[in-house]
Amino acid sequence: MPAQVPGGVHTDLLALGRIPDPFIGDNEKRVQWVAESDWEYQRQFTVDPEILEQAHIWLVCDGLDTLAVVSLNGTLLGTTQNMFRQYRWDVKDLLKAGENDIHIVFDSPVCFITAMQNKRSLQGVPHSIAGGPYLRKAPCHFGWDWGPKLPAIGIWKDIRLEGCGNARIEEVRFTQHHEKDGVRLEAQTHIQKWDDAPATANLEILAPDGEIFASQAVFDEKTCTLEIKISDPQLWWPNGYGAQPLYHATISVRQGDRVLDQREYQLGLRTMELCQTPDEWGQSFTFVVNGQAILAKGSNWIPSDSFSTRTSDKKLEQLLQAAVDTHQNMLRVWGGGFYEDERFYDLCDRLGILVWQDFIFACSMYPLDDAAFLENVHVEVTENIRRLRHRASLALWCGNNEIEWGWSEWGWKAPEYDDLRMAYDQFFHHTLPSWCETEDPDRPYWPSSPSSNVPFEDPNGQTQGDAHYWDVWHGRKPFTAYRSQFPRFMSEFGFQSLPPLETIRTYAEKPDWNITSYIMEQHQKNENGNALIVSQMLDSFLLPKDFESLVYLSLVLQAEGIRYGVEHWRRYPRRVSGILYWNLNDCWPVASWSSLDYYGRWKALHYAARRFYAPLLLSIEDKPPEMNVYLSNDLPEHWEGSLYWTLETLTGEILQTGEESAQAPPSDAAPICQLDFSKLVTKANRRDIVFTAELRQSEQILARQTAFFVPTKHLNLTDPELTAQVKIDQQQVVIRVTAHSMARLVECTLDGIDLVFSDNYFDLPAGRSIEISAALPVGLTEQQISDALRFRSLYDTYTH
Ligand code: BMA
Repeated sequence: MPAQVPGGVHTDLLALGRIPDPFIGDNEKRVQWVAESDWEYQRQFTVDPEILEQAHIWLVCDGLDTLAVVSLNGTLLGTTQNMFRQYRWDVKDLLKAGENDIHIVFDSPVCFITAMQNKRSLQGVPHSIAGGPYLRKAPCHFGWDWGPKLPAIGIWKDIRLEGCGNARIEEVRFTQHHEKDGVRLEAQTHIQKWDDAPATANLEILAPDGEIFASQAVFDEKTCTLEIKISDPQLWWPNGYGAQPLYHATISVRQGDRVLDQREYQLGLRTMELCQTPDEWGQSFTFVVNGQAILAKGSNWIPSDSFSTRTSDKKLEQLLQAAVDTHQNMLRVWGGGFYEDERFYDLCDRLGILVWQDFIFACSMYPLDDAAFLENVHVEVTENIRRLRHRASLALWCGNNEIEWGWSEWGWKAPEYDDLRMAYDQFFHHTLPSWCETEDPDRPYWPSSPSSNVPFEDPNGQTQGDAHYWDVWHGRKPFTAYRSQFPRFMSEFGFQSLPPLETIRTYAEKPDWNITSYIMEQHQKNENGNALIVSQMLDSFLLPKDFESLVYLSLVLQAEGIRYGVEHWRRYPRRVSGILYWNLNDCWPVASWSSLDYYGRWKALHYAARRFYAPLLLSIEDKPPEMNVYLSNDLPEHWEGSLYWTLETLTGEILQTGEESAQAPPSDAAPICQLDFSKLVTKANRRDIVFTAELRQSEQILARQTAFFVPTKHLNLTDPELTAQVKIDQQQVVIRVTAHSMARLVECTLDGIDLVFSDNYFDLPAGRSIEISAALPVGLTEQQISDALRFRSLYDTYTH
């Protein structure tokens, strides 16, 4: 059968019609045999004579997933056990002119881990095929509480023949010295060299403004250090703090005029530190870039597809751009996936997204007491650090996801696990940090997420280190519980929703449109997840009248919950220096915690993120009958404007209004006013009242917030009679929406057309209008848009 390379067996079989699409219905179950089988790739090829003449030739595999036996012309080159490593074999003596033959046999990863797990059982993730930690393969390939059990198999990265003459660049390490009169850039270059003739290294830097800097040095044996002084450096900043100028570096090794090897790098000039300074709450956990403390705002990143080789450049860019469009400046590449490829970090550099990079270990015990396993990991870690350490975006190396928490609090206490616990301690608190120190001394290392940085001591504590807060989702606490939390850096918390209806359509037929149907439960991997959605939903909303309403309610519920948490933490930016919600994206169409679904559709949460991560955030701490209004200011300068507030009925009758000056210091938050409505809001009228707050500057409304005195389900909402005016203005669809009475969580969609609006799922009090816009889809007229326009608000979810 023809196979795509790079690619994978599942996607090949799918293209050939040999398996049903595992993302549809319950087909996942029907394709389990694929990863339970062995597969063989083979190909005949001829070699370019120019390569054959080279003194050295390697077969280079950038990524084999995972258990491969590789042979060339009948000779075994080697076996592989790590999808995160590059493998390189000398094939000079094996290649011939004319036909050559390559065979790569992949053993079933499932059979392997099952056999290993049977020998010694490791505690791990209940939603996964057991034994995954025995294999250096993306943990989530074996299933997760959002991911299907579809372990990919195949040549997942580039495979090629690489020839060279007498020298080859092995490694380059850049160091930036930010000095008074500019940035001194150092490039330590290591080569492999096979002759005695002297070689030089050349470094050329192309600055963003076109200026070229160059330097040259002679190799002292196999190493040399190149230096360039950039006198007028343009600094790289995270999104929201400045621009992302990139310098292009070329390093070449030459003998005379002959270029023997060459490498290219994209660099951003900045300093980066993780400051952990004692303070009144314990110890800070603040990323500081170019001397400026950054409030990390972002989310957690998981693989963008169960079959990652089919993620297009366009899709990847759309996902990361969507993060930037919602003011995110940090993504955590979560340890249950894989080290991402160059495209990912290229984009992060370009877009100003800081990367918190986990090493790939998650939620399980690992056989870290096995010397061969450790050696395999050592190569993986060294290679990936060397591959990524020059990245402007790379902020932190983190040992693993939640394993320290597991050892401390998940009941992994049996004496039979003592050795593994000791091995864990040794590895994440000694071995791995020393490898990081050797390879990337300028980058902070963090042992685990979450961690207090004191082994096994209160990994989820609030005084130091980062925290994951799951009591609201897994623990079924109300959203208000977020307000009890003051972590120094919130690296995970989340709440699920169903995916948008358009996405549900791709896997469930209409008869299955019921949240507890067999098919809908196939696309919910967190046991009890759908029940958690519904039960939390009924705390806030009335029982929905139909499935479409339920889908919508699940989306706005998720947005409301996460908003509640983020607004709270943003009121304390000096105490809570980072907020990363779980999570940004999906790897297949599923009910999950993501804000963007598998197809990149914006869930209500993603729109909410655009509001709650805005540099200026107006928020209401609702403590009915009290309403406290805050302003959070991420800007490096003092901000001043005004707050205009009303207390009014849902139908627009004004009970009281007020205006206050609103100001906040740079990178800080401030209370604007505390209002006590106990006189005006009574038991008799509280179901009819809304408090609205607007942030204004020179008559312009920058933000609007609403808060209520009873749970939303008890509000006496009436039909908001939403009306809309549509116009097309410079390739933009502009829609002006007006509410007759209070409209809660207004959703605007165009039937059959996917659009990202400037805003969506917003509250619109009586008599107010809002203008939202989107890029005009090619060829659509004003009339067609008006015809396709649909609104939904809370009121529609229970009235017929
Ligand atoms: C966190 C993550 C993932 C998981 C998520 C939702 O613990 O690290 O392991 O998918 O919770 O349960």
